[in-house]
Amino acid sequence: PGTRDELLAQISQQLKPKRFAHVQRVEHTAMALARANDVDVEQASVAGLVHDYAKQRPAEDFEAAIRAYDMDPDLLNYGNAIWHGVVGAEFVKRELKITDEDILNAVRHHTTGAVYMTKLEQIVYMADYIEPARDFPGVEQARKLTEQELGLGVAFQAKHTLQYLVAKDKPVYPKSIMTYNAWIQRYP
Ligand code: DGI
Ligand code: FE
Ligand code: FE
Ligand code: FE
Repeated sequence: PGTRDELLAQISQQLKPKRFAHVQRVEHTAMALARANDVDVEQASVAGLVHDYAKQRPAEDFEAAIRAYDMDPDLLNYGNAIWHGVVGAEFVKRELKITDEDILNAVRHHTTGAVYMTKLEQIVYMADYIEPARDFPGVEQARKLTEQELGLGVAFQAKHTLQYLVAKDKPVYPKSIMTYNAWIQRYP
């Protein structure tokens, strides 16, 4: 990894201004959650900045990467919503030279969550959901719960995302269901 300015330049080259502004808000939200939860603030900063690095890539890049890196072929049944995190982490690793597996897992899991998530992974999953520009019914409750305890926020988001996907007739990636099962049992 190079300097922060180099990292910012690489990210801004991949993202439109609106998306770049979002990742900077996620960075700041993740840093605040890191401070409150005794997590490394530098890791939270980098993970927040890179979490949507691959969001604006063409489908062909993801499809090629899934094959090249022998990833689960079931991924091919989904789209950008799932790919930009799980597959996107491989671009983050190779192009941004980020080797910290905790940061890479935070990118991989930021959309679907996961049954087991480190504090850093939980922080990025939540920061993406509650960053200041997010405005959906329930976001205030999500912010309150996350402030109380990270896991409460994770359980809330897993449940509400699942409800949203089903209501919109969208396919649910199996990992999203596993996340819901695990976290509503931990935080009933
Ligand atoms: O990239 P962002 O917009 O900042 O946020 P994100 O990576 O959390 O993506 C959110 C989108 O992903 C949102 O529209 C819901 C969708 N999503 C989350 N879980 C699943 C999903 N889409 C499908 N099809 N299946 C899922 O399991
Ligand atoms: Fe995302
Ligand atoms: Fe998210
Ligand atoms: Fe995001």
